[in-house]
Amino acid sequence: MTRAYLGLGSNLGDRRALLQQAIEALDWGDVSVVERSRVYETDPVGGPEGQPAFLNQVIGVETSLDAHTLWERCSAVEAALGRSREHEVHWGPRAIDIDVLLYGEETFDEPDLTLPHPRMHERAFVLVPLAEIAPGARVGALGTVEALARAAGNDGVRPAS
Ligand code: GSY
Repeated sequence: MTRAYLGLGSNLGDRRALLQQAIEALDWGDVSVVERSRVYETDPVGGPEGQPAFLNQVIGVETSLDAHTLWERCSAVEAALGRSREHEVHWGPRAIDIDVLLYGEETFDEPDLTLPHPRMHERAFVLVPLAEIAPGARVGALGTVEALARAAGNDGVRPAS
């Protein structure tokens, strides 16, 4: 079994319900959701000017799936919850986004999947919730989640009411 961490984000529709539905849809068979951070409301990073704020949350899962199969499971849940990659603006609004952030301590760089997630170390909307549940996890050679979260700060990231 491997402990993996997944980042969830939504800035379209009923954002909180979409996060909850994503967690429920991920939690079966070879994937067990064992940890979840609080939900944060976060200012959008990148994408078109004026897009709505995101809700972000990070979950920890225990899984016997390999990293690629876990990523495919995440993509299938995104599609089931109405995300259409073909019709969305690059870095624009989306009903649900599910990223594989960490898969144990695996590191690799392949066309469809890079681990650790290549931008997570600079994203407070990932690091702040991840630090709540996995402060000691290592992000490749970049250091611990806790140290990276401290460096990123928490501007634009606040607990959702
Ligand atoms: O990478 C996930 C999608 N995304 C987000 C997000 O989840 N939260 C915030 N705050 N900004 C984002 N920009 C993108 S793209």
